[in-house]
Amino acid sequence: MKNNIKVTVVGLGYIGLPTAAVIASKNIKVFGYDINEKVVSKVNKGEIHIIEPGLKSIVSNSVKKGFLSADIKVNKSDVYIIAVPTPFKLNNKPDTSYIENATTNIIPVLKNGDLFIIESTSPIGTTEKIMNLIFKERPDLVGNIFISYCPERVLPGNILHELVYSDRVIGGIDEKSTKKSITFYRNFVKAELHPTNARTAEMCKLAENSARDIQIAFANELSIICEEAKIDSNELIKLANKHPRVNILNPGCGVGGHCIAVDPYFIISDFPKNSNLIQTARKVNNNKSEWCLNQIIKSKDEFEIENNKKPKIAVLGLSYKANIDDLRESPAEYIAKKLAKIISPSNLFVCEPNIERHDAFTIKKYHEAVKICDIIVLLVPHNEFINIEYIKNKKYLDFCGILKNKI
Ligand code: SAJ
Repeated sequence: MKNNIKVTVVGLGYIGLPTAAVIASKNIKVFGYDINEKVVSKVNKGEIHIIEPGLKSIVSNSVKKGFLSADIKVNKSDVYIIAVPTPFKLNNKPDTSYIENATTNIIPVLKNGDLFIIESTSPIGTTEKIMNLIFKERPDLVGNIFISYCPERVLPGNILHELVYSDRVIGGIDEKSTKKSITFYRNFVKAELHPTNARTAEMCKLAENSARDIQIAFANELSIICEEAKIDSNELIKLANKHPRVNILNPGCGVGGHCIAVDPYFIISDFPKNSNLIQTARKVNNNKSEWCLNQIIKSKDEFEIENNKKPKIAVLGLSYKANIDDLRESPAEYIAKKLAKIISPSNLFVCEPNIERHDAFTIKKYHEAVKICDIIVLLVPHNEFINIEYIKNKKYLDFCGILKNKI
């Protein structure tokens, strides 16, 4: 496909904005389309509203060179990429209304030969549903446009690299849609593009993240058993992973983020009878956060009995994983908020090196907190915490394995 194509990316969030910027950096005209006027005006000034290494420069360069612009309405294009959220409703059913609304806004400007791609994580069958929505409104397009599901698999914190160098699954509603999509992605993806059908591509995204959730659940369950068995779980996992075909992941304080903690529910809500392992893994990972909280409270009570005074507690880490500032579905934030309900503010020191402010806590400096506090709780393995000073008479609760071999 020649580079004089025009691309519209719908949804300028964690996935949409980096995707729009990377495509625009290939000197392809990209229209960002978002319902949030603040986001649109920020992007048009070459600024960004999300933290992602390298994103600011690639956005401002593309805007400056005129290849990237944003709008609150749809611009006629040749390729449309849907990268909007698919949140969960209270009834625990995935909400695809953002995808449907975006599609409805695009239908009037669709023309023969256009390529329509859904990237948003979706329940199985969403692409077919959207295809029917398009063809119901525009029967003239039947057989004349290309529709695919092409999930992203970028790791927040490394998005710009993985967008280009991670293999992608390309799932067309028919073979020509798959082929057309592969040709398009070849404009900026240097890794392998794997052809399949839309349903398989939808399930592939959910399976990848559900598999990871199950692997993490095993590590979390093992860490709780090790606590009872008085075995260092980090040492155990390190040794078990010496086996050539064993790869046990790292225990944490629970599973957060907008993907691993959420995507399994897409499968569970559609296949409740046959997803016992996936459901159990979700329960184990959610329970790990409660278990960590109970361990902290137990240490607090023991300190009070032994010292006849309330301990000062340092909580290190609020983000959902190491070295980012994203608090979405963060188990660490969940634990800190629960602690704040039972510990007076003067005795709770919440430290998160990647954010300045928080609406529920005064963010404290971790190197001061570890000196002042009696109990040091490590929830997120940020690089800043790797070399914190280990002081003998303090109680360390390391839920993320960062003090390996130090205690
Ligand atoms: N976690 C552990 N132990 C581990 C690994 C992770 O407790 O050994 C926790 C993290 O602390 C975090 C959560 O799990 O709370 C998720 O972490 P993650 O490393 O899986 O990162 P995400 O959710 O940002 O990215 C995942 C990735 N999916 C897979 O690795 C299969 C990424 O490739 C996906 O693109 C992304 O979800 C997504 O957007 O779907």
